[in-house]
Amino acid sequence: SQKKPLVIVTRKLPDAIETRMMELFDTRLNLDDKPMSKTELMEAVKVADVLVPTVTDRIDAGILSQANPDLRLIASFGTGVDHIDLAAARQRGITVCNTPGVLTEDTADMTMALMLAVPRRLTEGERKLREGDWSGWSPTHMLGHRIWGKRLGIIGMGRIGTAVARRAKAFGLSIHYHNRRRVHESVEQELEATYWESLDQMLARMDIISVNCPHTPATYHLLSARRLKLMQPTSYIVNTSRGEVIDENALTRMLRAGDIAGAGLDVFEHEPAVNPKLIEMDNVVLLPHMGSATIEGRVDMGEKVLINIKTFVDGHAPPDRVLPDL
Ligand code: 8YV
Repeated sequence: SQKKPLVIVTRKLPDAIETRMMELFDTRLNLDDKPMSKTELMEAVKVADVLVPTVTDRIDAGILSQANPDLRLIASFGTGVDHIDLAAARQRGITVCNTPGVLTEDTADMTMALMLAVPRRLTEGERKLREGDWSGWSPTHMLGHRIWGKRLGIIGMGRIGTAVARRAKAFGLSIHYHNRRRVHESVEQELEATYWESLDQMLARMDIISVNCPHTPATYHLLSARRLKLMQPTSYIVNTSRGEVIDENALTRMLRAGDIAGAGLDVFEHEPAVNPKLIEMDNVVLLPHMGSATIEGRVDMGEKVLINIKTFVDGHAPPDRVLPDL
């Protein structure tokens, strides 16, 4: 029988996934779950036939230039592929896969959690209570803003954006969106969604903005200082996609100046570093990239990775192929 392909996994995955991976392939696991250093990554691509990286591994052109010719597949554990230099992978003819779909609902739930938490001052209130700073109910204590009846502008109406829209509609928000193209008429009708071709115009008219687009060269700092200034001072922003889509320094300055009312951020431009000025603020809710962090979701993601590798190794096009493009 053929030699089993060497699969190198960069981070600790759910036990059930690791067990199955070991059964199917010649697998090298990362048991201590520290992110691999650049040197370790280079050593990995020098010998691997298949690499299973995560968002914390920067697979840039430099790393890929060290890859052995047998590295044919990068089966990423996660949906976003911005940590992989796709142009360099394309040039080397490497197939790239991700794990879309299985983390859509969990990420949409976390987006709603932030959308509720910021205007209703949820974590701020909880912090006060824990600190003993609560002398009892009062009609004017801890007032936030209601979200029902408000306008939500979704940037990026893909799987996650649409799942956010469904939830938000049920919470009584009106749905607006900006996307490269309009979504299907039936989806617009179901959501009673308004399409904005101009992101600038949408930003100026929304009460809450939710960022749900991927980070690509085209969306880097999509929310630039100029665009953030278009937002109302009473408006909120939520980001569960990628920190790089927002100019974080500009956002921080605007939050401090009161030019934006608050922000719910699950992702940051220089993760895991977070601007210390954000940490001082009460009108922001900050989460450590937990959008898809459910036990069930991680197993689903792992199963997708297994299927992608198995299909590829058996000589077929894997289902969640990002490269080669169709
Ligand atoms: C994952 C994510 O946890 O899938 C993504 O794009 O950002 C996260 O939900 C991460 O990518 C795992 O690699």
